[in-house]
Formats: sequence, C-alpha cells, structure tokens
Amino acid sequence: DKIIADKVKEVELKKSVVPVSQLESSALFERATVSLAEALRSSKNGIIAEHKRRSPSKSVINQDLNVQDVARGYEDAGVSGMSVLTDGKYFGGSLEDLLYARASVKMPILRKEFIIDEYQLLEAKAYGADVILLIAAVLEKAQIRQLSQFAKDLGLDVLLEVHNEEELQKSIMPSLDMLGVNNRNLKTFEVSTDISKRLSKQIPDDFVKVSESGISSVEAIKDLKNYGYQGFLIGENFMKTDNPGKSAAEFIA
Ligand code: IGP
Repeated sequence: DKIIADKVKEVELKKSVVPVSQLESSALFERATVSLAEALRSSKNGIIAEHKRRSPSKSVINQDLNVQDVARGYEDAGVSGMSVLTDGKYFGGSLEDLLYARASVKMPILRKEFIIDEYQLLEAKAYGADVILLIAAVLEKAQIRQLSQFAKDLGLDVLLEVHNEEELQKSIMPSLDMLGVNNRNLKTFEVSTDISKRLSKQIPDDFVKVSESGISSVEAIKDLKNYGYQGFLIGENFMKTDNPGKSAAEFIA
C-alpha cells in the first residue's frame, strides 16, 4: 500500500545518493553482531523495548526524549533487547536514531523498518543493527527467502512478522530465527493478544516466538508465556511515559 510505495521511492533515491560501497566501508559494517534469538532463549523477561516517537495509529507518543537516554534506560532496566524505528515519514524515526542507540548500548538492537530491498539490510548492518524485521503482509515468499538469506549472510538475526495463518504458512523457512505475531491489525489498528494465542500452536518449535504490540501488563506476558512466547515487543506502553527505562524496569521487577 501507501507506506510500501513511499518506501520503494525512498530506497531508490537513497541508492543514488549513498552507494553500497560507502555502506560497506562504514566502521560498524565489520562489527560482530549480538544474537537477539539467543538472548530471548536464555532470558527470563524476554522484553524487546522499542523506541517509537509516533505512529499512524496513535500520532504523537513522545517527541521529547533523547534516543541515547532511552536506550541506556532500557539497558539499565535489564531488557533482553531494543527495537529502533527508522522510518521517518510515519514513525518519526531515522537511521541516526539507530546509530545513536548503537553507540549507547551493548544489547541486541532490531532495526524496525519496512524492508523491501537488500540495500536496507546493508544499511542496517552499517548503522549497527543486530536484527532485522521482515513483514509477511508486504512480501512475497520469494522475497522473504531472498532477504532473510541475505541478512543471515551479513550475520543479522531475522524476525519475521505475521498476523494470520496464511502469512505464517507461506513464511516458515529455515533462514528465519524468530517468528513474531503482530497483535495489531494493520488495517483496523485493533489490538488483541488473542491472535498470538491462536497462532502459537502453528509455529514450529525451532523458532523463537515473539508477541508484538498492545502489551501493557505483566499479566499479559505471563499469559503469553503459557503459549510458548519468549519475546515481547513493547513500544507505546513504555514510550508514553517520560521515563521509558523506568517503566520497563517496573515491568521486569
Ligand atoms: C510495538 P506497541 O503497541 O507496544 O507500541 O507495539 C511494536 O510491536 C509495533 O511498533 C510494531 C510495528 C510493526 C511498527 C509491530 N510491527 C511494523 C512498524 C512496523
């Protein structure tokens, strides 16, 4: 749809301005990545805390914070990993946000973006990400295969996001590390963790299961753990406060 059409244009423009050779020669490009899948398998809390200034469903969430402070706050809270929105037009993020987060913390960082092209995976690596998101709703099976393999070759973990049975069935392949179920219906913006529960049985055990969006209580996490979930992607619930790190710490305590 519109977001993807905008993204295709954005990526074409960027390719003409910043050549691949420049991304590949960035200092961070050779960095050894940290696995989020492994962190989730071995962690009790499993929280992936997101930096999110605004969103199409909620408009402004928090525009007043410094991404470095948010990243350090999350890491001090002891979360398993962090997600950084890099889309500018709809979420108010940027690649610089990713870079500053990377400079501030050691924990695994997910580049949260609408990925449609290998070029964006090179960017993710060059700006310090450890993990990339692929969204089944906007990609063909062949694209999921090609992009996830390319990411694995760069040493990046892959989180594949689905929100129904069909998307899940077309997506199951060995080049993915984590399967995320988005509790938010991207058309109606309606949120319910029931969808994570419904799809859990259909996710093979070799993937780390992640439940995404609309999680706002410790009880919800406890409940989802009973369905085999080991990762919990939480944005708004932390970012709507003036101290997201403190909010995350209260969740974990
Ligand atoms: C976080 P929430 O409801 O806790 O703020 O959700 C995250 O799951 C959400 O930002 C998200 C998202 C996405 C954003 C999930 N999948 C894809 C952009 C693109």
